[in-house]
Amino acid sequence: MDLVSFNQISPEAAHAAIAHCVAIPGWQTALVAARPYATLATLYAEAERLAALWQADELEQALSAHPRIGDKVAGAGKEAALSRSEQAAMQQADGALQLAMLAGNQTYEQRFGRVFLIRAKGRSGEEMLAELQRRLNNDAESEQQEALKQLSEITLLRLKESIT
Ligand code: 2AL
Repeated sequence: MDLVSFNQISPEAAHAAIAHCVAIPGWQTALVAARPYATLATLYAEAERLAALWQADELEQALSAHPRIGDKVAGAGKEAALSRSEQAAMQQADGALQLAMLAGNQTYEQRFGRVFLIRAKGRSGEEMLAELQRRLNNDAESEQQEALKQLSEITLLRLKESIT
């Protein structure tokens, strides 16, 4: 969708146009409410500014829509299709890497109580595993900040593919 259309459509339609970017209703509503945007750059900047306000609650809301790295992503919806394409590198990963990722995910979930989240697009399987292992050494607060930063990157990438 182009920016002119995004500015002009109903709030409901605009909401629907960005809903797959991140499963945080408050972010979606605020981004729609701040229309019209003069340029794409202002839209993306507002999206990033709003994302920088996220805390633990928002991270929790969003995780429902992010399958584990390395899991086979089922589903016909737009979010599932996006996750599949973002995580494409893992589908090519060899068995040892997939097993190491599985084990790392389990350790992460036991340690932090939620799914390991990383912007997968542009990263190889090896890079994601190395990041997972590095982040296991974080304390809870630093790790929450890292996860939120990754969530913001995923959201912005999805927005930049959706409104152009
Ligand atoms: C994902 C996902 O679905 N897309 C992405 O970039 N990262 N999931 C995850 N657990 O990090």
